[in-house]
Amino acid sequence: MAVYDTIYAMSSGSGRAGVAVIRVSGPHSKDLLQQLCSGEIQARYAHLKTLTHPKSGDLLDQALVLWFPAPGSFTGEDVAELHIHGGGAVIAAVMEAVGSVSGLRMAEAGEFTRRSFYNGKLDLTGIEAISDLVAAETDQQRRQALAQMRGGLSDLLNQWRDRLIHILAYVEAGIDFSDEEDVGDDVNRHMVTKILDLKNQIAVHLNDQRAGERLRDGLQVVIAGPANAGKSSLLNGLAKRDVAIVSEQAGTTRDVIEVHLDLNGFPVTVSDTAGLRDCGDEIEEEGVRRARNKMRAADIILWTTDGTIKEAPFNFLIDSDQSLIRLRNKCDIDSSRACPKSEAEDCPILAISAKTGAGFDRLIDSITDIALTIQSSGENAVITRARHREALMRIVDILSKVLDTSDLADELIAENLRICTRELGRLTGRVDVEDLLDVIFNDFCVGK
Ligand SMILES: Nc1nc2c(ncn2[C@@H]2O[C@H](COP(=O)(O)OP(=O)(O)OP(=O)(O)O)[C@@H](O)[C@H]2O)c(=O)[nH]1
Ligand SMILES: [Mg+2]
Repeated sequence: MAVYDTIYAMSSGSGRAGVAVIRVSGPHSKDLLQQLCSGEIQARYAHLKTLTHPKSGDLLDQALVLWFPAPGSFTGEDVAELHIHGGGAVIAAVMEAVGSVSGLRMAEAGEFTRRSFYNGKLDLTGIEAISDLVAAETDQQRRQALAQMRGGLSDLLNQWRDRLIHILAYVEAGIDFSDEEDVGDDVNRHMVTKILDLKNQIAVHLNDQRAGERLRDGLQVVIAGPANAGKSSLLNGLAKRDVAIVSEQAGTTRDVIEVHLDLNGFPVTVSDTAGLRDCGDEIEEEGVRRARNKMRAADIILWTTDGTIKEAPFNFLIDSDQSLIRLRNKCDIDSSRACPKSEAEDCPILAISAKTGAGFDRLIDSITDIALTIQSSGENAVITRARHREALMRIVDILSKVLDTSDLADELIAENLRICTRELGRLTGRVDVEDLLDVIFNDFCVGK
């Protein structure tokens, strides 16, 4: 374990609260506790202590004090926690007192987590999971972040990396120890099967409809349709507040207006866009261009038309992983059109009224159903960031190239496998070569 200086910081949020937590990590942590309060402090016990200023002896606060000796702490170092009263003056006084002890300095952003990484407490996916857990706004995001924090992704990546290292060891053995009798003739066939299995398994995880990333970032729901159909009114209705300007004038909305919502536990970003029409107005045309871009990036398009005028056909191509919900708004006006028959079997039209809220429950259910389908299609989705996906796609490409090139020299196969191992190592933050040597020496009786 590397030894660093001792750092401290407020670990709880800012603002007045019942309790505030100051965390201290590093070799001087115990020293600090001894200077702040008297009496024995047992490891991992909560002690109620009176804190006094180490220099002036002034009374500071009554606090709960905890002590986690290395390596059994979040950072892997000696850690002290002070649970003090959460008022501004108390926090300022205790922070000043802690800072007055020699050898302590304020932590930089993310420094506790960085130390836990350097001390092998967390790998990179664990760090990402903690940041996702703290940022989680809905229940589903919380569950996903927790699964990742408990090793969902890193176990899989390490398993794949171990398999790659194993294959690489075989190939290396073929190169370096070709005279060894332990390395049989069928090494090549054996290796091809193993590479193919691994490639297929990674590909299965990549084919998860981007469920993990979508859940982490929130589903992109885009309200689009002809001008004046009531798109902005729909956004306001879903957000339950007056976000976008509504007017009877066609062409009111030009910019894309976004609202983040929690729909039955699923995070969604709902965007209101400019009405699609040819108008000759330069600014509105820019709005239409932005609307079309937004539709292309949507997970779900809410195609909204005005039920009181002639139906505007939906004539856009959508990707296989995009969903379309067709809405006929203003059903409060023309009740004969309030519950239209489905025009296209594959995509029924929902009658809604942005004015009265009629049909909103069904609309929210439809969005939740799609979110559930995406989630269950990636039931065990473990890829939660573009960083993971890009690296895994590169690995699948390289493995495919190795498999497709029949006359690739062993040296080149080994080099390609090494690149894949490095990519996987970079995902978790493990980039050592010692493991490779271990496998070679364990599996073969080289160097008799
Ligand atoms: N009766 C009724 N009127 C509605 C309903 N929804 C919207 N309106 C009215 O329709 C007009 C246009 O509403 P907006 O929400 O601004 O429509 P939009 O689609 O955003 O329009 P643009 O931004 O110009 O494309 C306004 O006068 C709204 O009050 C509805 O469900 N029922
Ligand atoms: Mg509008």
